[in-house]
Amino acid sequence: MLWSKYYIPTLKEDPAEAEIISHKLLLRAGMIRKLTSGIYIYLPLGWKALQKISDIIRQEMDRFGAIEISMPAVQPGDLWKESGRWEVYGKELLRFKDRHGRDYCFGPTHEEVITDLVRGEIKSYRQLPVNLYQIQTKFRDEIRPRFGLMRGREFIMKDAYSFDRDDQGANKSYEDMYAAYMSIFKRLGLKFRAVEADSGPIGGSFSHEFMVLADTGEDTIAVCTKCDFAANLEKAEVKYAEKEGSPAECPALEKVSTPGKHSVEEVADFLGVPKEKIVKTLLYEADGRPVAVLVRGDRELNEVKLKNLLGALDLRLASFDQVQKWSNAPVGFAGPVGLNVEAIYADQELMFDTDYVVGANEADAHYLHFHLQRDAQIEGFFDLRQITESDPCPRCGGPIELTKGIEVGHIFKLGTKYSEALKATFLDENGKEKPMIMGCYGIGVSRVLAACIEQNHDENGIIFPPPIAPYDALLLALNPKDSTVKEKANEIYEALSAQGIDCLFDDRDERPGVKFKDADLIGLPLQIIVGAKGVKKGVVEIKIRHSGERIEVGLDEIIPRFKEVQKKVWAHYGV
Ligand code: 9G3
Repeated sequence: MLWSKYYIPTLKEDPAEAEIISHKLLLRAGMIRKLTSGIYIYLPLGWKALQKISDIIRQEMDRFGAIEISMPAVQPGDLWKESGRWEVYGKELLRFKDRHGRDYCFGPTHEEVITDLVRGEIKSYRQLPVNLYQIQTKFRDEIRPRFGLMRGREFIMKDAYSFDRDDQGANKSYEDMYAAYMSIFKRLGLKFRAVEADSGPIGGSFSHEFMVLADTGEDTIAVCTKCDFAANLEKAEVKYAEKEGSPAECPALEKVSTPGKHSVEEVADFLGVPKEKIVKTLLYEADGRPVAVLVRGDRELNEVKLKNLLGALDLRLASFDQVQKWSNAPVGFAGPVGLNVEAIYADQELMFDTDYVVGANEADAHYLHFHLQRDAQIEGFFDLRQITESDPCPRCGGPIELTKGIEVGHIFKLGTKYSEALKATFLDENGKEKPMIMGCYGIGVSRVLAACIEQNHDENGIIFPPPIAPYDALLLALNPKDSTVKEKANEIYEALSAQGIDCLFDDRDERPGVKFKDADLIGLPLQIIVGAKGVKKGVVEIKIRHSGERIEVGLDEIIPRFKEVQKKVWAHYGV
């Protein structure tokens, strides 16, 4: 492709509205342009990269027996009313009416649509299992879309849905998709981890997320350095070696004055006790019910674990007024003794000790010598806190590391949540009607492009892993006015193209400096630089973008040397 005949509107400066590097570089490399908040146009280079990502996804999904279809983006509201989700989702679900006044939504996902299709087509166990997928535009009306393709309102998703006759079959489908995803992200040349994840309101019992590792990732994952355990922090379980016996006795509760000491640090300081001898009493409203959670002073509550324990759809921290009402004290003095909430839950770690400091449910006062089993009525001990790097791996006891990731895939065991709601049933061998067992599997295709750049860039621009790069190589003719350079560069372009190498040819009448900057900015894995001096010496230069390494090759050996260097670069990405 000739740059002079193409459309790559590169920018010299970071656009003001871009906050993260992938957003800055996608705009500057002329790969996307914003139409409106959270909605982007994919320009030629961006679109080509998305096609490369999609092609690899298709190949692996097909290899694992999934079948590609395409479903409408516009969905009838009636299906969402039937599944019960029309009321569940708020403003994030873009709703509208047609000319007849009927309700529709712009599809944020397609469980209802695919289940409606299958319930009309599949009646017998002989037709199962089936796995259907699409690569398609979704819309989720995020309240504050930011970060370019990382969190757009309109985005491209590959979403697949499997239907099985029983749990065994559903597990097989899930394992196949897990394997397909491992292969997809490996083939994309990305550093990633599959992590155990929380299933959230989608329901279903089990899920894994696929995380591209990047310091700017929003998700924190716990990774074992010894075994293959990895979990989203939201899900990562904390495990204790069984400790014998019940905690020692301790003196009776004793109220002490702690004027204006609200935080754990202030109380620990004032009373001269370590933070782990303080118990925090956190107040929440769970689906409207007042509840309290006790965690050790030096720990963080994991709200997702609490939400799942309570089965709450809506969980929010109590407001100042609620704290005052439920504890008769301002924030910072709430405690488990004489607290008027519906239930108190304790993190399991508190089981192993006693003689804690807790709020006295009175302004400027705390209790010493709190003995959990003696002085409070709790619902029980549960795994409710965030895992930390000093906790052992819950699988093998090895050391845990916390690292950042960008979620680019999520696979779920759905069970019969949708097949029961929409009566998608089949007849088994004995003519018995049963609901199909479902799974669903998503990849954020446009988000993969952003995550790839978050993981692969430097101060000069993007560094594309070859499988995602819009082109295999960039050919630069430094002074196209020089007829020998122009002639030589054209010859090389023809020779590379004849070898099936997808090459972008920068034939613009621009100064070399502009070409070098644009070359590093758009980040194709290899550059072939043709300059007057080199041609006179009978050489051109091959530059490897990820390492910056430059290799001088004779004009008569360009193709074999290029292929050799290209192989080295692919090997660097393990593809
Ligand atoms: C909605 C809106 C936003 C949503 C959903 C529904 C997320 C919703 C979860 C999923 C689960 C899987 C199939 C592919 C993989 C992910 N955000 N989810 O269901 F109405 Cl507004 O989409 N779906």
